Amino acid sequence: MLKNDDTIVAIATPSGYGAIAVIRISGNNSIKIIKKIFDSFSKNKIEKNSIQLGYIKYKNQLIDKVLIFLFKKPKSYTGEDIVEISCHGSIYIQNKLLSIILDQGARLANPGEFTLRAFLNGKIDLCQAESILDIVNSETFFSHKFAINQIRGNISILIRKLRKKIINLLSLIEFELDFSEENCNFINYLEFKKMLYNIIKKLKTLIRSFKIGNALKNGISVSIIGCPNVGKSTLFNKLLKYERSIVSNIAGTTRNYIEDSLIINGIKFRFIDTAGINNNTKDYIEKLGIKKTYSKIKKSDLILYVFDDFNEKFIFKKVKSLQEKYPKKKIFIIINKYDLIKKKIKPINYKKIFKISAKYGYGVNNLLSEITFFSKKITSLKERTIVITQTRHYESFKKAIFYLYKVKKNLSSISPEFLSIDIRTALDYLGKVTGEVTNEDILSNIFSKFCIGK
Ligand SMILES: Nc1nc2c(ncn2[C@@H]2O[C@H](COP(=O)(O)OP(=O)(O)OP(=O)(O)O)[C@@H](O)[C@H]2O)c(=O)[nH]1
Ligand SMILES: [Mg+2]
Repeated sequence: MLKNDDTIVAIATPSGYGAIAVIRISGNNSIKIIKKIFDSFSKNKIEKNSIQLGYIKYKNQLIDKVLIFLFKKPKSYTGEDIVEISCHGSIYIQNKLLSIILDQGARLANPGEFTLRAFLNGKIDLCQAESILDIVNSETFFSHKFAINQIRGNISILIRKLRKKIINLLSLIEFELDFSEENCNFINYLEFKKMLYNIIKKLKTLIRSFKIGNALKNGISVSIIGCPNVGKSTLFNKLLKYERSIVSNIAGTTRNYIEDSLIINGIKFRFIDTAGINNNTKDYIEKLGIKKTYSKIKKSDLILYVFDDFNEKFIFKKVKSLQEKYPKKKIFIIINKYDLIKKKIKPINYKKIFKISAKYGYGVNNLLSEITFFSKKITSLKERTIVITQTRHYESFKKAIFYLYKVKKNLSSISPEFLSIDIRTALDYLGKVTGEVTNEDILSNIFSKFCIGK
């Protein structure tokens, strides 16, 4: 069982030296343990919520002068008695304190166990627990913004509202089921379908927001592709402003894709330098690299298709065939080595062309602003839009929609008994998002992604 009533301990701050470190204890014995090892300067008893300064002493050894924060249950992060020791950030002190507390009968916490306990004790729902991980990992303005909204419970509130509406529909169906032998209809099918449709519409909006949420959380992926030697790695380095990829005049220098990120105006971009596409190669390794290039193209939000000469027919053919393969992909055509090209460059088939010299930097800033502009289109949001960022939520919403559509389709043709099963399944999928419906596998999967001490 996941629910434990033993006392857990962990170092909550990153490993290594720092000005201070925090050691966290949660569970029934937290206060008993701290009383044995802490000598408070204050006259207040170590009983109620307080912050106290004092010494940690153990077996006649003075360990450190520390601050302790006492949070009595249920008004604590986990809903249990918590003691946080704020000690000096020496690795020796941190490890010593940890081993002393373990000696007193506490157990080392598993990853995410403090937050798991908060969830099991009803302090937060599952959505909020996941957002805590997101907020710890947030690197940009937007990833932070979505995580903080989720912590406030915006998604949970919406899901609870939708579940309430679905439960209303379910009660209508069950009412009809109870009186099925009397052959009378209680459901106004038209009205029922309308209500179902409104719920589906709301869920679909959430599903659509995932693309934005995912792009902003994990970064907008921009793949740099093209034939060998056109200057992809040179451009990659220029965009990142450091020599990340090896550049050489030998075709086939980049064998495997290389990825690095850059944050521009609060948005994270993941630039991917790829192996040059050479369809005639017999080299086994090069072929593997090219295969990976295609897999990256598939997952990218934007493709920078680089050429090193202005051959209108060739470029048109190449871009057309890529666009046919991936009709929804946005492709920017880049003519690199502009410093060497003497020809006049004009738009091809109304497609804008970027003239750059990656080596000397010409046109790269303009390209970067167009990339930023493109990202704004896919990330533009109304201020209060709820955005989902978790694949788990996305999958659950998709499943819920599937069952609600099934109900809508079969409303007047199948027995209310079956409709009721489908509505319940949809409800379960929504309940899984907030944790109203859950199981050990889901919880283990979520909390194993946390760090120890959170
Ligand atoms: N004159 C000029 N040379 C460039 C420019 N960009 C890249 N080069 C040169 O072109 C050669 C190939 O550059 P890379 O960046 O390694 O090309 P690549 O497309 O990554 O090549 P592969 O990894 O082999 O596919 C190097 O000698 C670069 O210095 C440019 O804008 N102008
Ligand atoms: Mg390269």
